[in-house]
Parts: sequence; structure tokens; C-alpha cells
Amino acid sequence: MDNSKIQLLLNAFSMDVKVDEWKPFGHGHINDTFLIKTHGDSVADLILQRKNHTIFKNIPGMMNNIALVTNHIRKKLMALGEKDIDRKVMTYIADSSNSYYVQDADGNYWTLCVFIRGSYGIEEVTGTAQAFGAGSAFGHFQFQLADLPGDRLIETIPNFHNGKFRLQQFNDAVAANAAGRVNEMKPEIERLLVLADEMTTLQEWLNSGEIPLRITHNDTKINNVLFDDSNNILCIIDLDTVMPGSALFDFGDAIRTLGNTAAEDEPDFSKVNFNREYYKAFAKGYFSESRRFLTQKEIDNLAFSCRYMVWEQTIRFLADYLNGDVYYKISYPEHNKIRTLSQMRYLAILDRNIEFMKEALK
Ligand code: ADP
Ligand code: GN1
Ligand code: MG
Repeated sequence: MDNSKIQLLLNAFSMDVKVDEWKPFGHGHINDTFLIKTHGDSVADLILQRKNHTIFKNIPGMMNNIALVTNHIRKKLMALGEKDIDRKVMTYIADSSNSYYVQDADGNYWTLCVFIRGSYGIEEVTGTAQAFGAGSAFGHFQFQLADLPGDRLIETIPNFHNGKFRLQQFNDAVAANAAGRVNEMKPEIERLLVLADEMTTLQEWLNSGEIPLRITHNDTKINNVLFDDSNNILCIIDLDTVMPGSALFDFGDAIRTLGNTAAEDEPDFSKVNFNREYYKAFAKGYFSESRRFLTQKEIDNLAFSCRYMVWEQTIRFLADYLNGDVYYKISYPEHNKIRTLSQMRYLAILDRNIEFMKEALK
């Protein structure tokens, strides 16, 4: 990436702005994100992103989803007389042919959106107020999208949180042993497979309709919530995976990161623990919005969803390690192995806390 490439891409979006500086931004494992600081306070800073089209195979469809979702939320905010709309929903920029992505000479897909003024992303929660805020924000996001017909959205990654599909991919990775790492990980593979029957019941409930499909975010890590400098919630971002899914995916994935006292890839496993206060605060915030629409079966399985999402994420990390690190960006050769072991430690701790987690929801 260099200055001329940035300028070329901005021109493609018909953005005639003077760039003061630009830098890689965020901690994503899939896309490449750049913050572009523009000259002068009157011109918004921008977020330029190269979307990973090996993983998101239909970028036009994905950007169409994002346009539908952001327009839907924007209309709702307008109807409610919201004053600060541009900080409560993302604004994507279209090119001259009204498309929300441009393709460069190498075939890469780029998107551009407005950097939300005065916003901060966080990598870890530092208080129960933040946890409550995040819970209410994700609950509110699901509520805002409850009346957007799901069939208008494509599945940007088919079967993204389908436990049966993820299990199949995991078994395929074990069978292929592409990186020759199966022997080294045998005990972990066995321990994860013991849980397979229990974990895949969520997908059975979705198949049978016992748990409803809703429009969900599907990547509810805490760094996908933007706060202002007084810790108020501004906006949910990272809409690449917004598509039909289960409310349980969003609840569980949020607790996967926010309930963990350590990062998902913490190599010192003694630092991995479960923060009961953050769990309770998140659940309270989430319920404040979602009790309007959740069914009893969903409520009964919120605690289970946390274990499910950690298990699913663990088999995804381990499958990638076995496949030779072809999916997630890694910072060192054993990164996916450490992610796996760290998540397994967290899963074991969640198992010990399951009764507390269920009780707290009552
Ligand atoms: P990834 O898919 O790689 O996680 P994100 O879309 O989450 O990428 O963006 C990476 C980071 O960039 C976010 O965690 C957030 O800090 C920041 N960011 C993204 N979009 C915006 C925005 N519109 N306004 C402010 N910050 C943003
Ligand atoms: C990926 O790149 P990022 O941080 O937005 C992944 C999520 C995982 C997460 C693990 C499309 O998200 O599903 O939970 O890494 N996104 C995709 O940190 O696979
Ligand atoms: Mg993100």
C-alpha cells in the first residue's frame, strides 16, 4: 500500500479529499483496514477496507446486504427523530455507478465508509457499564432488524455458524492432515469431538424451527461496538456477516470475548478466566432489548450458546492450524495452536460456570 494507491482508490469513489495521513487500523483476522485522516476538520476521516474475497465469495451481494441493513436502520432512526444519525449507523460511500465497492487492477475489492466522529473501539471491556452497553447495543441491533425480511439478504458465508457444517470441516481437516499436525493435536481433537453431539443440537433446533432464524450480526466481538469518549454506545460496525442466523450466535460470541478475562489468543493460560460481573451486565443489557422478541427456548439456551460459540470457534481455529493456516491471519507460526488451547481453557472454565450462567439469566 502506498500514497498513490490510496489516492487512486479515493478517486474511484469520487472522493476529492486531501489526505493528511493513513495507517493500517484495527485487529481483524480477515480483511485489511486503513484509517485515512483527511485534511481539515470539516471533512470526515474515512475507513478504507480491502475485503477478503477468498473468504467472502460474493462481495457485491455482501455490500448489497450492508446497504439494505444500514438503510433500514437509518430510516428507523429518522422516524424516531434521532438527532445524531450519522454516529448511530454506518455510512458507506458509493462510486459513480452507485456501487458500494470498487475493484482494483489486481481484482481486489475495496470499500469506503465514513469514520464515525469521536468514536472508539475497544479490545477488552473495562467495566460493567461497558458490558451492559454492549449487550443493549447488540440486542437493539437485532430488534432494529427484526422487520427486515431475511430473504432479501444473502448468506455472505454460507453455513457460517452451522455447527454440523463446522464439524464436517473440522473432520475433513483432521482426515486431510495437510500440515502434518494431527498427531501433535490428537488429545485436543479428541476432547473437542466428545462434545460434538451436544454442540450440534443447536443446528438441529434451527433446522426444525424450534429456534427461529432472525437477522443477526454473527461477529459480536467487543471490538465491533463503537463507544464515544463518555463510554456511551454509538454504533455497531463490521456488518460483513449480518445475515439470517440465531440470536444465540450473537449472545454466545459476545460472551466468548467479553466474558474472557484474557484475549482469545492469550498464551499464558493462567490469565484465562470467566468474568461473572461482565457476563451478568452484558446479559442484563441484552435482555433490556431482546425480551421484546426472544422465545422461551432461546432464553433457556443463552447460557449454552456461550459454550457452543467457544466450541465452534475452537474447532475453526484448530481446523485452520491443521490445514496449515490458510484462513485466519497469524502473527507467529503457532498462533492458531495457541488460539485453540486458550479457547479450550476458556471452554473448560465456562463448563464449570454453567449453573451460575443459567441462574444469572433468571
Ligand atoms: P474487521 O472485519 O477486520 O474486524 P472492522 O470493520 O471491524 O474490520 O474494522 C476494524 C476496526 O476499524 C474496528 O474494530 C474499529 O475500531 C474501526 N472502524 C471500522 N469502521 C469504523 C467506522 N465507521 N468508524 C470508526 N471506526 C471504525
Ligand atoms: C474473524 O476478522 P474478524 O476479527 O472480524 C472471523 C470471526 C471470528 C473472529 C475470531 C468472517 O473476525 O468469525 O470469530 O475472526 N470472521 C470471519 O477472532 O470468519
Ligand atoms: Mg471487526
